[in-house]
Amino acid sequence: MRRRAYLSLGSNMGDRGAFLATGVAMVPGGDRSRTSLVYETGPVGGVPQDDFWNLVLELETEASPRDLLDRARAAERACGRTREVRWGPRTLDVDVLLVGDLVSDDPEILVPHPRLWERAFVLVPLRELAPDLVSEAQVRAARGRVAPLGTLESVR
Ligand code: PH2
Ligand code: MG
Ligand code: MG
Repeated sequence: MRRRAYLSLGSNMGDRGAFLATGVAMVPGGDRSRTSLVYETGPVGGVPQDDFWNLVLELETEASPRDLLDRARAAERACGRTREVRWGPRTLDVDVLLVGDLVSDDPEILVPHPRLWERAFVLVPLRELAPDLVSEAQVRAARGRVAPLGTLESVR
């Protein structure tokens, strides 16, 4: 069954635009996709670290949450990501947010993502792509500084 899935991509080490572009190239596989603008965002949680660039990717996909997790990990590996401190700096982080209306309690891949509604760096680009899924009030209630930079092509 084809569903609309949303993934969050973030980078705060090295060439952030190049790492996001690698994720946007790899994660869709052959699926139709759309990307939000790139946003510069203050780090939420974890150790003190540099600002992130974040975007949200929308897919029209038959993939399961597990399949999407595999693609996410492959893209992170391609960017040289190592498993470091939790919520520490990273070249590329790809998190599955939503897969249609599926609810998964597989501990490796919970959907909807359990921290989705707390994070402005997720909600702002998600609202840009899917204004029917996120209200303005939900954005205001979320944490973190978020400023639009431009399209992925324009910021690279
Ligand atoms: N990712 C985190 C923790 N904090 N903050 C921002 N601004 N952007 C992120 O992608 C991010 C974060 C855990 O993966
Ligand atoms: Mg993450
Ligand atoms: Mg992650």
